[in-house]
Amino acid sequence: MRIAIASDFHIGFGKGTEREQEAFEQAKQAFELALKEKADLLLLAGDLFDSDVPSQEAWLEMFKLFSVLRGQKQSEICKVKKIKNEKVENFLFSTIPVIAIAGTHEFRSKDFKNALDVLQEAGCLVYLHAAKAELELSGEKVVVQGLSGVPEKKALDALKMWGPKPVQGATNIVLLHQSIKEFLPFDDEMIASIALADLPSGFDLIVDGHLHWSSQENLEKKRFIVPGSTVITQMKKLESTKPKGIFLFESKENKLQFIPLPEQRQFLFEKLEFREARAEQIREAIGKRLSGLLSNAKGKPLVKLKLKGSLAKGLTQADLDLREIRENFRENCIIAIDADFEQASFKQKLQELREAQLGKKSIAAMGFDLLEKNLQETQFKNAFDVKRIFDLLANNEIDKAVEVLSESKKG
Ligand SMILES: [Mn+2]
Repeated sequence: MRIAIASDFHIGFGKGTEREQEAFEQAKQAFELALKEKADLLLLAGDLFDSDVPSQEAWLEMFKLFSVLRGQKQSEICKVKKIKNEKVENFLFSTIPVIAIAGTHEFRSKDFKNALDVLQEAGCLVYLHAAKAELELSGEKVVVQGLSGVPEKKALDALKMWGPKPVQGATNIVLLHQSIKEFLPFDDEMIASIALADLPSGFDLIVDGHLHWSSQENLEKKRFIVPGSTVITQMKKLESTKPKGIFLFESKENKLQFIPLPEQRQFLFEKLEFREARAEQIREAIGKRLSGLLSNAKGKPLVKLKLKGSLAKGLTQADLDLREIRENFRENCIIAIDADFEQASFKQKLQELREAQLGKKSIAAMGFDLLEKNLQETQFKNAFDVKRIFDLLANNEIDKAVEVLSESKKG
């Protein structure tokens, strides 16, 4: 059997932005690829929608997506048997059968119906949550067991409690939608309770949605794949190094391949490091780097810039005005800037004060030092006699100080 596997379409993502067509367009390519590859079965590993209660517009896109599959009628009606808690339901497909789990984005508490309940009722797919689906095509039996996305903290317990077992004489596949400990970078705040070693054994393939970058692990007796999302939503660094696409699993040959989407928005990720940088230096560096990146870019790429390091004294992240940069590059890329500068800590400031005290400076002298330091970082520079102004201010001669300042400004 030829089994196409995709995940995380996030239909409805980017509504109201220039990227609002992207989730749909790229998911459509995933469906078209499944048809082109003559897949007998399509598996979806969650987050079909971006929101737990999708808008009418998102629903319309979802149904348009499923209508792509109607372009290829199957030679025989395919029956999928769903088994949950010993309850059996039969679903008939005249198109490629689709079996799916819900993701974290569709998660709703048990008092509510989720989007996949609706899609199942509409005849689009068979929805699994701690359930299994069986189908037979040309004498080959496939059993898909799925656990929809659950809150990460409960995931390991849920997986153990569910405890799927492979069925003899069939191709056995598990669908999950969770974080996996080994796949999280150390700086990710997402928690994960499941490690690769916790995954059930004896399956031909374990498919996990949720993680948005595609990957493939061949563990002993466990073949684990992450299809990744078909659209970039999180702009993680790993997503810039791997294309979006679908997996095709040929069960008889036990052959697995990743097929990239033919058209996808390019994503560039860059990190810029600064040391006590002034605002102009930062703006100049960003401008230069963007020009370089965009000289080889195709179409209108997505660019994420991560700014790290430290700012010049007196400059805070909030003062860093990047509007002009954004404006200048608006036509050529979709830019996201993530500034993450070390802030001079309270402790460090306290240390500076303590040092000043040790030097037995008077409060006035310390004040003067501070003023002079801060002025060096402004455009005032040597525009006026700092000592004179300081003394005037220290003696409450504010009017006089203003007068001197406006005179020096004229000069
Ligand atoms: Mn997702």
